[in-house]
Amino acid sequence: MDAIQKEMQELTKQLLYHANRYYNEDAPEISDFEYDKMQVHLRELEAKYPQYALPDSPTQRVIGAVLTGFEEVHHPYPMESLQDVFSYDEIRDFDLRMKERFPAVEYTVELKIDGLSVCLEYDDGRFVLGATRGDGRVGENVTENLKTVFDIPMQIETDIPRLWVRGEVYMPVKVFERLNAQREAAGEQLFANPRNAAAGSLRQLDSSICAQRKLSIFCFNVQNAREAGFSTHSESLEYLKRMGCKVVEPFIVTSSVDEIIAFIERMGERRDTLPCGIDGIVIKVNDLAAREALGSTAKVPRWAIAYKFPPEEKTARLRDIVIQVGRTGVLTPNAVFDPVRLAGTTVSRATLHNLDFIRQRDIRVGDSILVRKAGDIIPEVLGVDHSQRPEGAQPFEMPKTCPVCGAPVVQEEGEAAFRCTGAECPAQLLRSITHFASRDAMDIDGLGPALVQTLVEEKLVASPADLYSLRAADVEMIDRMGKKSAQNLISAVEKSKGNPLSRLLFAFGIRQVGQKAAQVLAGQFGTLDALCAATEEQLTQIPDIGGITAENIFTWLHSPQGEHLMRRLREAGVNTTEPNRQESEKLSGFTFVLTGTLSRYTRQEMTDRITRNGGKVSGSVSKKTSYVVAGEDAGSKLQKAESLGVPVLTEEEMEKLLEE
Ligand code: 3BA
Repeated sequence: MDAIQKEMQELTKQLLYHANRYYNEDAPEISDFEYDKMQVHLRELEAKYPQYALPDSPTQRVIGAVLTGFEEVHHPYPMESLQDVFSYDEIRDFDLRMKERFPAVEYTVELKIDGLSVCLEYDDGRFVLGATRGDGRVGENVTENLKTVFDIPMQIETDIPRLWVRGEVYMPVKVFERLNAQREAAGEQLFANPRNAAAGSLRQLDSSICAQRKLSIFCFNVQNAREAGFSTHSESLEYLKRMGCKVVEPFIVTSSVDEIIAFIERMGERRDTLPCGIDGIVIKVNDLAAREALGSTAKVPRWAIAYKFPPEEKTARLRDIVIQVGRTGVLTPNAVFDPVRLAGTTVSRATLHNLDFIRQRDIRVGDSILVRKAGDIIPEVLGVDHSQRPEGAQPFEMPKTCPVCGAPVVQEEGEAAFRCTGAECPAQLLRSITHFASRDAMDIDGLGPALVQTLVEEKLVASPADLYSLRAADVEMIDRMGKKSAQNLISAVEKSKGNPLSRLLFAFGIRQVGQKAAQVLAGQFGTLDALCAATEEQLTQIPDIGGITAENIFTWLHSPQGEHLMRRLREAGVNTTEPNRQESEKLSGFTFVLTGTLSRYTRQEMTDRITRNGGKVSGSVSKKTSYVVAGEDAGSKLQKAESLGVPVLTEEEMEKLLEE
């Protein structure tokens, strides 16, 4: 596969991932700006190399699924999208295109509100329907929620029988900050930005929740403007204003690109003082007849473009570097700086990624740093100004122990990340317990991430070891857990006590100890005690265990956190031996059949011993059977062995064979 094709595949994958984060989870990780740029890039590649375009490319479809719960609304006028541009040159190109057709063309230039598009229907002046954009053709009926938006008049004095108005619903910055502060206090997930908060609010099935969110709107288009009797766009905006609708303001009407650019510069400076985030400027042909003549492409009108602001940047004084421990145990340094307003929200923290990032830029507490919030999502540190460094500023050091649980911190070779090794670190609890219970680890049936989360939230477990002291009565108290499923969980936990050591070792979640390594270790040592007694040297000698892995294992086994967990698991009666470990190959090629009651071993134990020495155990006697091992009250199998001439061993004879 060539590099271009690979790049296109990767871009498509990334875009799909981020589209899902944005549209379905209301939790974007990158800014719209970055997303748009990636999408523009992919579009260019697809135009150049159509043979590599993927059928599921996000450029090929309109994303924005209709959620269940709201009625569908088929838009009588399609809710089109906008062509984005990122430079003044592209504005000039647009101007040339327009002037070629309409030399005297006039534009309206409006703010581009960073919210979400909705459509409002007024019948004889009465607000009767409000819908989200959805995929542009079909949206969701959110009338009840829009009725809670104070800025939307429920009744207007108009003689236009039907009016379809488009607007941008947004959450004012003040409201957003209050909402997130409340959510933080309640331990709820924060909204990434005002737009996501607005989207989340508008999707509430219970309109009283939406009402509390205090959304606002700016209207920017009359969808049926010509039928309604208008001849220019600005006329329709003025009309809406007279009717008591809020419209995007200020807007200007001009024919000059220079004036457009001057307006952009002016608004760019005022971004901070506006009640809502704006992510750009929309330039539209003002004359409605000209609009109609220009028409639309498949997705966007030819008569409008959106200029997107580059991400805002600010300088701020770095006050502190604090460590955050993620769910995977990675320690991330975060910059804490004097609050600055960026892209509609106030920020005072940004990730510094890792130690390398800090060292490469020589960032120290007290430095002046340049921060950016690309469009709206995660603030980032772009650079540092060393010229204002206070005297005595010290280089940053990673802590040696986890700030959350106190366990040793390790850095893996070839990795920038430092990790907490804590077996019961609260920061990693959900992940470590889920891993502990997972199918390839302790295989506790029914104990998935959701239930683990509930158990942790209900304070029933704070360590994998706590699973073994769960009582059915406690589990039954959990919402939606019936008596039956509670009992099933307890049984599954109980059953897991019998797992071989290899599973337990894998379940510990020691870095770089996967299933294979766990099996190798369990096979070599046989018991957890033997493994704990091994020196780091001995661990390194084991095939398939590298030096770093050996160090990780040794550190983990001898950390207070690891020791504590192992002690508690032992006390709970969890098996710490490997019954199936390979002892020898001396029975290889032999097939055994067990019959009757053995006195010294259970059937399972005898089977294990035979297989551990390379032999096979079969359920029925045939000519291929090498030996039948007969205990008390052996029945038909013994008879069959005798009739086929298969040698029969007593338990003691079998024992001898194994010990030879
Ligand atoms: N004007 C958004 N579309 C807008 C009527 C057209 C239009 C918008 C506008 C199609 C705003 C479409 C959805 C979208 C990419 C956004 C505005 C605003 N006019 N003032 C010309 O303030 N947000 N949005 N597609 N970005």
